[in-house]
Amino acid sequence: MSKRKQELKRCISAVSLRGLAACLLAFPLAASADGLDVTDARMRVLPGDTPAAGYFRLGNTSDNTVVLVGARSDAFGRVELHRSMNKDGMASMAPVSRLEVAPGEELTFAPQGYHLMLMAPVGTLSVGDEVGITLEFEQREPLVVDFEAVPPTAM
Ligand SMILES: [Cu+2]
Repeated sequence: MSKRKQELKRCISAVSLRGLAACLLAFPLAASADGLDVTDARMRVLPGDTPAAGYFRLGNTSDNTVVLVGARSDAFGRVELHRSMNKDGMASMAPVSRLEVAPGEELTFAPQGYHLMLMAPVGTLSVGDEVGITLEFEQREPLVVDFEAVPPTAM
């Protein structure tokens, strides 16, 4: 087990949620490519057949608009970009086909907003696992990002 993983396990056994959140913030997963910066990549794992949800922040440090058009992963049969909405107290979500990030801007995937819907897991996921998810863009190379599996309470 990696040192990082041990630290995370220790974090997750922390008694308070605040302590846990602080712990997780202290160990953000990150990936970067030319002009792109992905941080806080995490994946909420739910029991049973409920799809997992992936969250991250995508910063565009390039001079051009970056367009996120999809994602894929060997660990899931299907991955979609979704947006959660709340209309008249009814929660729903809908697929999103493309998301633009202007130069210098940041796009946040977070609970109650944009998320990666991770469906049909190939294996069993445990808290602390790291799963590679490939983000796909218009007119630029895809970017592989390691997402860390976190418990639902970590959100
Ligand atoms: Cu969804």
